[in-house]
Formats: sequence, structure tokens, C-alpha cells
Amino acid sequence: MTTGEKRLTAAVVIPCLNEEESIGELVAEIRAIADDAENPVEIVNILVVDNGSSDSTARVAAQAGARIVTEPTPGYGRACLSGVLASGPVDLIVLMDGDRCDRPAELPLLVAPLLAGEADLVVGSRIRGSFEPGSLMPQQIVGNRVAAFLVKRFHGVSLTDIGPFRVIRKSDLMRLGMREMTYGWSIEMIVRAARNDLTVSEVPVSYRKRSGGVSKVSGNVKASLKAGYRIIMAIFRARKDDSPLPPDLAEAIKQQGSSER
Ligand SMILES: Nc1nc2c(ncn2[C@@H]2O[C@H](COP(=O)(O)OP(=O)(O)O)[C@@H](O)[C@H]2O)c(=O)[nH]1
Ligand SMILES: [Mg+2]
Repeated sequence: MTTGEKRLTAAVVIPCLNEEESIGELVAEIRAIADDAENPVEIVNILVVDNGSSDSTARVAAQAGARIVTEPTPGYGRACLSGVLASGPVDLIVLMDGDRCDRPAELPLLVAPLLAGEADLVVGSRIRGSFEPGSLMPQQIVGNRVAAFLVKRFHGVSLTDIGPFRVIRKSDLMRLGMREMTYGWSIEMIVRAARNDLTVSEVPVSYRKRSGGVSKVSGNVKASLKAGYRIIMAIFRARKDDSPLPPDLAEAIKQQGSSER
């Protein structure tokens, strides 16, 4: 990056449920790239969204320098949306999980297609990149392939993975009308982006084993089946706009509209 050039600002949103063993180090890794003047975007906010952790996730994350968003309603999607709504006036939203599987140091790779004007939503693909043995369960790989197949079939978007590490302009994300409150959130974003004529692309990323703690989804067969069902149903739901928007999102969109007029 050349000196004097204005960088886009970004907020990193991390949904977290009982991640006290990994969240401190993850926030430290993000702060390390945030302090790097060579980083192509300026990270102005690190938001850890906790809804119902029974461990010290919130305390550890706050001590590491994150802002804590406390969301009373449970759910992965609900947590992501609350983080986005609390992120303030930033250009970009970066999403990643709190188990330290995604690598913050790869953020420059993720944002490159967006900054080059080649993509509007960039998703990190662990399949095109790499993953440590045991970090992705077979059912996760297959489930994501099935979801990717349906997205290709319905919307012509070619992806190899539906990963959590991604970047999108906040203004674009706000107008997508995200409605999924649980694990359908990630696929919903892709389907709604495609329906809104945004360019969705993927870049290879590498994926680590979680640093500690317990998987809420892929490590458990029953939870995986349930999440898989929700993800597939979310693809079909995201093809329509017939369900009401979450009230806080509807209000934020209304306010954004009135301030733009
Ligand atoms: N706030 C919040 N975070 C969640 C919830 N469920 C999962 N997470 C977080 O979402 C991320 C993905 O969950 P994880 O258990 O790693 O699922 P896996 O990657 O499929 O094994 C982790 O950072 C979790 O802590 C939830 O209900 N609320
Ligand atoms: Mg995980």
C-alpha cells in the first residue's frame, strides 16, 4: 500500500459460545494485523458476540481488547447480525469464528478481490486452500459440497466450500435482508448476495484445528444433521422474501434510508 492512500475501515465480527480457551489468542492475532500499517484495510473494531456463554469468554475477550456485544437471544445467525448492527460506521464487515480455526493473518488474501473491484462478497475456501487433519469433519465437507451444488444450480455461483471467514461491504450486507437466526446465516448471505447481483467469489484459506473448547456443530453427529437440515432449508428460504425481517435490522435499514435522503 502506498503512503497517504486512504484504507477502507473494517469491523471484525466474531460469534462466540464458550470459547474461553481460544478467543484471547484469536483477538491478539487480529490486533497484531490491525497494528500492521501494511495491512490493506484498517481494522477499527473487533466485536465478540456472546449469547449465553457459561464460561469466561466475555471476560477473556474483553481483556484481550475486543468489544463485547451481549445478545440475549441465542443462535449463531442472531449473534452475527447483532455484531454487524453494533459495528458502527465501517466500510467492511469481516466475519470469522471464535475457535481460532480461521487465520486472521490471511485477511489480506480475503480482501484482495474486493479491493480490486472483482468481488463484493469473498468467502475463504478451506477446500481450495488447506485444512489441518481433524479440523473439518467429513460430514462438514460433504454438507458444504451439497450446499454449494444447490447454490450453483439455482444461482450460478461456483464455490467449493461455505466457510465462516468472509468479507463484504457493510452497506451491501445491510440491504440483503438477512433473516436466518441460526446456522443458516452463512449460506443465506451467499444466496441473498447472488440474488442481489453481487459478485460472490472465494479465495483459498488455511484452516486450523480449534485451539480448545468443544464444537457445537461438526463434532457432534446429531448437531451436524440438524445444522445440515437448517442450512439446506435456508437456501430455499433465502430465495424468497416472504418472512418478516428481524425488527432491529428493519429499523436500522429504515434509519440508513432516512439519513441517505
Ligand atoms: N454467539 C454465539 N456463537 C455461537 C453459537 N453457536 C456457535 N457459535 C460460535 O460459532 C462458531 C462456530 O461454531 P463451532 O462450534 O466452532 O462449529 P463448527 O466449526 O461447525 O464445529 C464458534 O466461534 C462458536 O463459538 C451461538 O449460538 N451463539
Ligand atoms: Mg468451528
